[in-house]
Amino acid sequence: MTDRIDDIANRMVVEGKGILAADESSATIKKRFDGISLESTEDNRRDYREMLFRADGMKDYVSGVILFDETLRQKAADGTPLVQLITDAGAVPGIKVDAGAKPLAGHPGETVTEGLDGLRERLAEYHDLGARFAKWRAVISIGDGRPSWTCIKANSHALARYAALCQQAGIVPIVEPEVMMDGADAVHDIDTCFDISVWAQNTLFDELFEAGVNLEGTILKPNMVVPAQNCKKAASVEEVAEKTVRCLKATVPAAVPGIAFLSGGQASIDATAHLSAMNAMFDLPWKLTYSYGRALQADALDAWGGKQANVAAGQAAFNHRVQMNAAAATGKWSAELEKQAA
Ligand code: 5MM
Repeated sequence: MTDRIDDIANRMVVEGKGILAADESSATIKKRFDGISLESTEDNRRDYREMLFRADGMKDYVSGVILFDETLRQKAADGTPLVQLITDAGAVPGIKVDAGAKPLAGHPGETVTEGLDGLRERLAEYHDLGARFAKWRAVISIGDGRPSWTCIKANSHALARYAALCQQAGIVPIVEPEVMMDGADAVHDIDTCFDISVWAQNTLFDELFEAGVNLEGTILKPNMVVPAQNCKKAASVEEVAEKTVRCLKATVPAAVPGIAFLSGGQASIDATAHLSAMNAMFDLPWKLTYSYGRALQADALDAWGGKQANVAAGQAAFNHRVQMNAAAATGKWSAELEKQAA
């Protein structure tokens, strides 16, 4: 029997859990492994992901895992499919289906995410391989004259076409319009991030409506409203929480079951604190949780360092971070809890 997409979506944002974004493409995982001086081979990538998926924190705090194509097809060292490790932990396997952000013609410095050609057929195969949700990330950068309307419009339209195809295949689309906080010339303040995020998300929901996408079977993965990494004016945890929620209220219909944030380059602990503040300060129509990549993995990657002898240390670091974020997903994280649980 095929699962209903709204049921899958609700499982992805179930109370007290969140999503692990482990869908680094080949270039990105190489960059991460370079940071620990580890060669990015197929076996090393498999060992790293296997370490995460076998961690105890998976069962208690992870509702879904976003995978890269290679990982969806890989087997653990003992021959168990990695997808099975995820389902055995009670989490939903998902797949990144975009083909990456490519230069937007006529708009220097901007990108449009590609991957619609052949997507219908790829989704059917991914469903056969066990994926029940998918992810597509649009990249919106702020800088001199950016973003353009062309960039916002083209990316939102592609996200909507992707989402409609997913739902036709029985797969829940995660739609990710990421307003970047980093980049060489990104110095914008939090209010600029707010304005651009409202613009991008309003345009996205217009396009989703026009494409006939069922919002009850859709998860939004947005950036938080934060200043650029190189902005001189910092924002408090409360300001980030208040402006992010104001942006969501202005743009996201209540029919959407949940919002799972990206971390975007925030320090891991900031991503946790911001999520917790939002859940503690506001009563909202959607579940607010995490779909973090770096903010869930950075400590685990460092503790593991590519060595078999460090698997337990890597898993302990992952367990701690995901436990803290699960507390944040119900507004119950605090600096004291962080210390006590460490
Ligand atoms: C895990 O990184 C994802 C894949 O990125 P590339 O296609 O560039 O390799 C990325 O889309 C990720 O899922 C989101 O950006 C959230 O990750 P962060 O690290 O921002 O929480």
